[in-house]
Amino acid sequence: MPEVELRIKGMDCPHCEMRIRKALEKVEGVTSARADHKKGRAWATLKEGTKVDTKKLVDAVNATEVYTAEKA
Ligand SMILES: [Cu+2]
Repeated sequence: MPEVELRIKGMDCPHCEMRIRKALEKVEGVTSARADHKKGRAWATLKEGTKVDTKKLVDAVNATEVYTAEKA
């Protein structure tokens, strides 16, 4: 399944990873997400055949107002 990688700023523990994961999983077309605070990265797995604008993923993370994201 297609996966989008994001660079995330502001994560410092597993709790942050969970918040990023939840934010990404709310975006339509995302089936699951994971994050790694040590790497400062997150990955969103997309539903097969679905196009998800990376900007929507970035916006979902930025909407937390705690973390910021950019395309990796
Ligand atoms: Cu944290």
